[in-house]
Amino acid sequence: MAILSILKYPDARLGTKAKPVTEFNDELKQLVADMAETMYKAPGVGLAATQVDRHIRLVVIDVTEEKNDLKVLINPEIISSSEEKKTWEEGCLSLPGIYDKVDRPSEVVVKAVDLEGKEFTLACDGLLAVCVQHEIDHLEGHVFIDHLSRLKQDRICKKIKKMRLAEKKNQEG
Ligand code: K1U
Ligand code: ZN
Repeated sequence: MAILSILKYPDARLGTKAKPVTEFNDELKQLVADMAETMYKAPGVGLAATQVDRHIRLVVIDVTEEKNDLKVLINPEIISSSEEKKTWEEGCLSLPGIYDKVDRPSEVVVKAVDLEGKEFTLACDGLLAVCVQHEIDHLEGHVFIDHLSRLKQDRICKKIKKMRLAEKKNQEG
């Protein structure tokens, strides 16, 4: 297994729309294992293939504290969403240090296939519902700050530029 490098916003590759998975082979199994290891190590509760520069419709999620319920969603599609919305403070491994509140449907049902290509549905609420929607956004080439006002996005971009500059200065010593 391997720890993969995670693309950081504003990397243009995060804006790529992912293509459906068509081959269910050992290479796909290896990518899932590497993505899971990368997510657990980060640490995070989800990771989309887009974030590791693989533009296929694959996400891994584990919202348990024990880190013992890995969900692998291939070609995921939200087939129903609740009218009711919930506000959640989101973070993103591609935007380290940035957190903000996003409104999303509080419950969703997602259809996906597993590593064998077998279809399943998953009813999601709480953090799982937030995470599924956040990860599917990545597959569409979106990040969570796209849901925020232009003013908030501008402030976040300025903050990221400052953080990167400080990192660069630190590295230079
Ligand atoms: O897609 C990602 O970048 C992963 C992201 C998923 C997510 C978290 C919270 C709300 C929506 C989506 C993360 O995992 S960020 C890290 C994080 O929130 C976390 C890390 C460890 C334990 C619990 C949460
Ligand atoms: Zn993210």
